[in-house]
Amino acid sequence: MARHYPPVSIFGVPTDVGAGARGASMGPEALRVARLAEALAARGVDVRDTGDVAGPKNPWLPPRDGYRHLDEVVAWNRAVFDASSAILAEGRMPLMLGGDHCLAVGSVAAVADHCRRNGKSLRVLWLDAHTDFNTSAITPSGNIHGMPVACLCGIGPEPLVRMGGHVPALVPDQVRQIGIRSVDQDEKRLVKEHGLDIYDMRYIDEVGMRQTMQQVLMGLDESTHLHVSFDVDILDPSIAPGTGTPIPGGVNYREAQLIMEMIADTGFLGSLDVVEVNPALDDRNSTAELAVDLVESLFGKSTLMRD
Ligand code: 4U7
Ligand code: MN
Ligand code: MN
Ligand code: MN
Repeated sequence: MARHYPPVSIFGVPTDVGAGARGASMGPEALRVARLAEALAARGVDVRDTGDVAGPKNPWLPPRDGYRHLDEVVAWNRAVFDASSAILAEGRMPLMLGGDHCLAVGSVAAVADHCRRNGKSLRVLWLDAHTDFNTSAITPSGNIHGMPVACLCGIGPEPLVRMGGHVPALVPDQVRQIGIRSVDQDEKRLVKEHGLDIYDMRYIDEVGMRQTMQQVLMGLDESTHLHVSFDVDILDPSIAPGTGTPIPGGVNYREAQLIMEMIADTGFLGSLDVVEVNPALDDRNSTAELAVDLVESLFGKSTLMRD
């Protein structure tokens, strides 16, 4: 019998205000062109595309006080927070199409708030080449897509840290980071200090993806809400070139499928971000198509019937 998934509402967030390269603003359309909603519908998922949320244009200015475009990032995240909260309140699963990864402040803050109100325990799976734990004092770029995990853990500018009302939105204990292979010098110190649970590429090489994911998914129960924040730069650039901050040595196709299949098997997926798809850098939309393929696996598609 096929697993039952909650109804899904997709929303797009066409901006790259948090990134250092232009083009992630076209991510939502690229994922639609790759037929994301249709693929989920074909799996029997009740899926709706609610269109895009709106926000300010990208002023493309240099950083100020360690932040680039802080006001614009806050405005977009408010729109994300409101859209995610409304979808969760309807009993549906928010699927955010980014946009750059700064937008996870709003999506995860909404989920954290929802879990708090409904007695659910939240676990966030951060699939990424980067830990995204910079602050204005240590960032090498000023780009806020390198800061969302720190903001969610209470470290960052007031309006982002307070996005969901409760501060911090998350404690590091609720986060698992997978695929990490690029952490800035001072960022390393900070993630250690805060005790983030990091499954980096070295760990994955040594123990294998199966055992890595068993560790990542340990201790879940019926009250768990799993939020997956899928930065496509977790994937090796040879299979996912369409992203602004590619780092060699990433997760390969089979490893990525296994991540998604093992998350699907838990039955606890509650919300999802697909971010950092940059069509301006892509090879004929192949990165968006791969992302759709992987999201299908996250919704239970596997080679053989296992459920
Ligand atoms: B992404 C970086 F310096 N760490 O802060 C920074 F290497 O959301 C990259 O994971 C951040 O893609 C990447 O600018 C942010 C850099
Ligand atoms: Mn990221
Ligand atoms: Mn990244
Ligand atoms: Mn990136």
